[in-house]
Amino acid sequence: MKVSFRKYLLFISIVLFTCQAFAQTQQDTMYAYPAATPVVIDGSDADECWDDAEWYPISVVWLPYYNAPMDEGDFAGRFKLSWDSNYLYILVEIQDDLLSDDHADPFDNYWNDDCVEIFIDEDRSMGYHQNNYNAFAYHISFTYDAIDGGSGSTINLKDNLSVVMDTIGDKTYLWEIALKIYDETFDPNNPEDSRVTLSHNKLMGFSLAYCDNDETNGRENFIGSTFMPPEHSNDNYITADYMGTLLLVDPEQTGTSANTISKKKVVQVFPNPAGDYITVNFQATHTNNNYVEIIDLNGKTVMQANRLQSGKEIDISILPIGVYTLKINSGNEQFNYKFVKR
Ligand SMILES: [Ca+2]
Ligand SMILES: [Ca+2]
Ligand SMILES: [Ca+2]
Ligand SMILES: [Ca+2]
Repeated sequence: MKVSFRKYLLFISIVLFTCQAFAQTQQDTMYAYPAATPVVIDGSDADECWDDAEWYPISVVWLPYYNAPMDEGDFAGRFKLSWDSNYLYILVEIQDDLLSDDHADPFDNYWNDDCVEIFIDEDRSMGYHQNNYNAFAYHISFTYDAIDGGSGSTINLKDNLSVVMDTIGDKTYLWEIALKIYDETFDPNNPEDSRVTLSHNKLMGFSLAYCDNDETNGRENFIGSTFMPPEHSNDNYITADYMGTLLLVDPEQTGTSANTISKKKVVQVFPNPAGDYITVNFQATHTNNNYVEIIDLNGKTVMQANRLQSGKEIDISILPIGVYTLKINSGNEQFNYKFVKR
């Protein structure tokens, strides 16, 4: 009896530790910068805001199984972000060998037709959202429907966004989206009451993915923008716990900290996924006084270094295959970057 109670306690501690540790790995942040002029939603990147915005990759295969290989030419994708007080703007570039929309009814197997899926948790509360509005999982088809699990039943939320998809090259498509942001009190019959005005320093849960069907009546691949725990790789439509983080930044309002936030990603690790070596790039201003850690999914520091130079190669051959967070502590700031060792 005593032994099994101890085992129970041990189990509970492991569960608690794992949850806490995982929360620590969800810190790598995407940044969106303001659009000075309203973005024209026309499937063209001619708007000024897209000139400077950086591309974020859609490169992590979530299904059919985590990190599953894809066929050559099957899919490639990336996206940019911008915002003003009324909308989050998203520009998505997709290369897909076959565009498929096999189900005429937008509610029928909506996850099995080609679609851009946007996951957004307005207050980054995390938690369950499949049948409530704590967070949204918009399945945006190229017929411009936007299906999500609503309160009790599936709902078409196409009025929550504007979208235009245009063909810009051989099997290459540009989706331009203006997304209205709502809090968890969203009511589809009275949406404006829960509409959120966007502003500097707004932090949201955010991931983006593509459901790729190539005329086989099903989804061959589901490719996302963020690393996931492999056992939860298809859970973003149920819970906001594993979404990435999006920070809205207005450089004109950052005041004294303007120099600390760059329009470029502060830390980059490549290649990613990595083999035996990674190269870490970061701003030179962080070189003199940094403390760098590599942390595994259990929150354990597995490697560390002081005064790492940007551009220097790190030998990670001793690390087991897995997902890691590289964390740079510089003065009062911390930067995190998630990478995969394989
Ligand atoms: Ca445009
Ligand atoms: Ca494809
Ligand atoms: Ca929420
Ligand atoms: Ca396809």
